[in-house]
Amino acid sequence: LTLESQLRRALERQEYVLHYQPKIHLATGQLTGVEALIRWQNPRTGLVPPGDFIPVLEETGLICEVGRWALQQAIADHLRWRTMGLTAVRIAVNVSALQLRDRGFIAQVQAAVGVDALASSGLEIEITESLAMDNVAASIGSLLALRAMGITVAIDDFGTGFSSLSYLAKLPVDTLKIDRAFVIDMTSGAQGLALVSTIIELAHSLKLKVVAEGVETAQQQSLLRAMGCDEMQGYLFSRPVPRELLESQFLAPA
Ligand code: G
Ligand code: G
Ligand code: MN
Ligand code: NA
Repeated sequence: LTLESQLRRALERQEYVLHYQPKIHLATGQLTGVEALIRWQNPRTGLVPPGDFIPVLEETGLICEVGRWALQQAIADHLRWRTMGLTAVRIAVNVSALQLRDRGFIAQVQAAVGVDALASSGLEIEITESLAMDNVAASIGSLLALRAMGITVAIDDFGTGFSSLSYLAKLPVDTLKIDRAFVIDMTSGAQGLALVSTIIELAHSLKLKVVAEGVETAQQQSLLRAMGCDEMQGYLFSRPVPRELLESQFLAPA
């Protein structure tokens, strides 16, 4: 069986799962949201990390169907948390270039959030910087449609895509996520620190929230806090965890 047909069958057999990684408000330490990250629970070999199959989903176009599943699952989990009276958090879902360009995408999102206004106001879509800049005119239409539904938009892996600043200012987005490569370099010299500081100032001057990815050390955390970064995400606080663990460890009854 080819990997492609295994991945197709995995969707039918409901073998994909979402893990969730907390996002923390740096000033208060409070949990503000979670990022949904897909995994494949292969019944023969165990949990498959996304690096081993997301590229194949992308190449084959299967990412559109699997991505739709991820969006629906994340919204269902969000509703579950609200129904259970758990801590209110935002939920972020990654959307790939193929999905965003898919003509049915906005209708899919509309159908997934349904008439549940709280679902859309609790939802963030993460798109990679290269995707957003790739075809700015085409992205703007989709991003505006998402925001009209009350959904916020984050630019993921920011700093790796050489964005033109004039495009960035025009994009209807709410959040910049600093790529973890910059967080790593932050402690390896003055230049690395200056870069992160500059990204934070840029984000704030554009009235965007800024989130640091891949925070692994207390030193990185305190530097980011001192520089006014809004939120962080990374192994220092938590790895991505299964839903049950997120609920028991991080989402206390409100
Ligand atoms: O934990 P991590 O190894 O989860 O994720 C690896 C990569 O897979 C990340 O770049 C992430 O953006 C991507 N990814 C994880 N879940 C999804 C998803 O639901 N959709 C898309 N398009 N990409 C995802
Ligand atoms: O969507 P995105 O490309 O940002 O996906 C986030 C990726 O980063 C996932 O693969 C996730 O597991 C990974 N990740 C999250 N926090 C950390 C961290 O602190 N260190 C490292 N090395 N990877 C992280
Ligand atoms: Mn992401
Ligand atoms: Na990222």
